[in-house]
Amino acid sequence: ESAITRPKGYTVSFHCNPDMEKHHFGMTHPMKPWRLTLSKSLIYSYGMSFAMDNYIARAATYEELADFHSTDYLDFLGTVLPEPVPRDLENQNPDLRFNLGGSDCPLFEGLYDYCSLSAGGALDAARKICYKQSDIAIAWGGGLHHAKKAEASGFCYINDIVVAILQLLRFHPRVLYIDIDVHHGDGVEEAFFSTDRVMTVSFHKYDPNNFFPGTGALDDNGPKNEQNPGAHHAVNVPLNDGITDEQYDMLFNTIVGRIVERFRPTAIALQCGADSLAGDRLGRFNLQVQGHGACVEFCKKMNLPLILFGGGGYTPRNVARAWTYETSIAIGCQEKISPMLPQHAPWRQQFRQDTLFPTLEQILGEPRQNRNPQKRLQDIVQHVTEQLRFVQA
Ligand code: ZLM
Ligand code: CA
Ligand code: ZN
Repeated sequence: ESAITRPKGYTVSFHCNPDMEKHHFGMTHPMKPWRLTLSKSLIYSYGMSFAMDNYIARAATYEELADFHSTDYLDFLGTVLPEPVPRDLENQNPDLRFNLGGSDCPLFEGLYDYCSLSAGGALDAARKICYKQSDIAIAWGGGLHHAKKAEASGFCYINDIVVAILQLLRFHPRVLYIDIDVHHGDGVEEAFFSTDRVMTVSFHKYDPNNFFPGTGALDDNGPKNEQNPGAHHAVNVPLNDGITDEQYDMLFNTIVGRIVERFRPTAIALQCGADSLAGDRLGRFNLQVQGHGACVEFCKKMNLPLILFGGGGYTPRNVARAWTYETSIAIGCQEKISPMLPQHAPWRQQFRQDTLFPTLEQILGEPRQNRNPQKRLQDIVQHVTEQLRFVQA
């Protein structure tokens, strides 16, 4: 086997900070920042760091965060301390300013540092793209798509994606945001509801009563009024449990392909939430590492400056597999790496199977029932196609 070498003709940069990974949301909270350590260790074990420019992400400054977030919120976030709340009162008696301190968005030691490092990595990635020093910039510590201007939501406190896209917009006339996390990318969608310079598209499990955040219906496409240039610039692809690689990739390629044709973005921001994989603790889909990675491959083929963000992902071994495979796609060495995990990978026992591509049977025993009839997927494609008639670059 030959060593992984730098891709010819383009540059990939990798932005992370080990200080981000040591934070804890709480023992049983699904969000585990150490999944970033596991991912990185697998990426490095394959030797991929030699093919990228590697940067330690800095912390974003208060002013950079204030490009999107309200100063009231940032001031509070910077000063709140984890206060031990009696467990049984936590949910019944919520006195939560900015939705902070509940079970989804707990207060923990070093919270502000965690948030500013996540956003710092995303901003570093965006700057590398703006200055044309990278063609693909990777920030697996980012992708926290639910955070609002003045509110934490769904494990997200600072919307690093919005902050990074605002940076891209200083150099790029049109940015396409794509979100393959199993949850709806509501925070990013809302932030750019009133501009025609950002188009957002989210693929997600949709069940308004039983799945977070409950938004993202097919016909939620941005406030539709004559004065709003952002009308029609939000695309939503609501899905049901059990969607497969084959169906997902058909939808992704058709929809993203048509959006790129019509909107002609000059840069792409892709949120690669790994909770859309089969076997995720919170997810509902039957996607495999290959199908998830095919979305990254498709975006790369568009030949536009590209940022890859992380996001959700609650079964750390599968998160690490997906983001490792996707890093290899960015570098273009996916054919060259062994589908067997490297013998010397630390935490090798975390992975259970010694393959990068476990089968659905290996992951789940019994795959989840697919509740996405082909007819429904065709209707989605048709709706999006009609919506795109209103979009003109
Ligand atoms: N309860 N602990 C995805 C964000 C999903 C809201 C229902 C909390 C959980 C979940 C928290 C240890 C991204 C909701 C859930 C129980 C109100 C959600 C703490 C288990 C636990 O064991 C848990 C005590 C916790 C939270 C499950 N929360 C599952 N789903 C969602 C938020 C974020 O992947 O898209 C991007 C990073 N919240 O469904 C409740 C309505 C709080
Ligand atoms: Ca999504
Ligand atoms: Zn998610």
